[in-house]
Amino acid sequence: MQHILQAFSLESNDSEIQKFGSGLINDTFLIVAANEKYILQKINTEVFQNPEIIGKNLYEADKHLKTLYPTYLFISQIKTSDGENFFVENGNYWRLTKFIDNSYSINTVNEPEMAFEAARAFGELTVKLQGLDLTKLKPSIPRFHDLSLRYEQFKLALQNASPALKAASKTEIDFYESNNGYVETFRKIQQDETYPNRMIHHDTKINNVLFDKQTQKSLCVCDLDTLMPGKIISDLGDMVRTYSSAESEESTEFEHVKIRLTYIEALMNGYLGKLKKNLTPSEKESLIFAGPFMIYMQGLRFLTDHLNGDVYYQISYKNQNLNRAKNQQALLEDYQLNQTKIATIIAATLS
Ligand code: A2G
Repeated sequence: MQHILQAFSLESNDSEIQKFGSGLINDTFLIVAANEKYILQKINTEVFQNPEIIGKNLYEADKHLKTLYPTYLFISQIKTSDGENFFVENGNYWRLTKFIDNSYSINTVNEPEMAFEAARAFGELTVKLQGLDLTKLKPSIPRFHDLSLRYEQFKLALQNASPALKAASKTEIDFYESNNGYVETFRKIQQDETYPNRMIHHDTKINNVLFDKQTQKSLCVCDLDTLMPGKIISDLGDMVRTYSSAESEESTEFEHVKIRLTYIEALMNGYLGKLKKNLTPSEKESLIFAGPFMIYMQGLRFLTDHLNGDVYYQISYKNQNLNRAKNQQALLEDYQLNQTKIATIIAATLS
């Protein structure tokens, strides 16, 4: 890998390289060179078919933030010695960023305060990126959070799956089909001209936030490949999905997969505390839909991948994607039971 580091003008004789993090999409390495730490990533080009779009979106976001908020911590791309965002070799795209000193990340949210902190960080990013000309940007994954597309992909997977596979996941297939009213609600939002696009992270899980080792406050957000125009229900919904659940999406203890209202309250306070002044009436109205939108879509994506033979999400055992779909089903069912209480929390946060 030394020649890759050299392409970024990094001193190579004393560098150390090790695998880093728990991401499922890109390959990530921690580099120590000349007493500085860096993160080197090989972009997954099956998922990100046009990495140049990521480079351009991050460049525009960085430029906007540096101009308006020079002290805001945003993880910039380090250019190659040729002035490019990536070092490209044999179709592989390599990207380098600084490692943020004194930071740490967590994989599960065990204190409401962490949910508040993380949600605050994502809200702040979107607020600060307001005013950026979105027409300059393109989606790094087209129709990434388009629930209509995800539902079509599910239907196609159903058509192509073997009868045995379908029979073994009948309960889950029935659940996701009978809850497809969410697709219609999404379509209405998509067609609503008063509902704006904003710069949205699109992957707000907890390990995409870096916390300060001393203060335990959020320092910045990372994993910015899907930072692109979208709807706030994506970011808020993924926080509801992953911070409020008492179990991770990998858990098979489905009876413990429950919504924790104190975490919902904390994350709403963190996110809406930053954004509520900027929201349109249509966005405010959609806040209750954010959680189910993302839980339903994620469950559908897991089930689709199971029916397709596990081609997208990495698995370590058979039926893992089916279990993930069951986990999301349990969470969605519990959200539905708690919907009135959650609506009360949202109303209180907005007031
Ligand atoms: O797994 C990945 O990070 C996905 N990212 C994200 O959308 C979500 O499905 C997550 C579930 O753990 C991409 O598909 C790029």
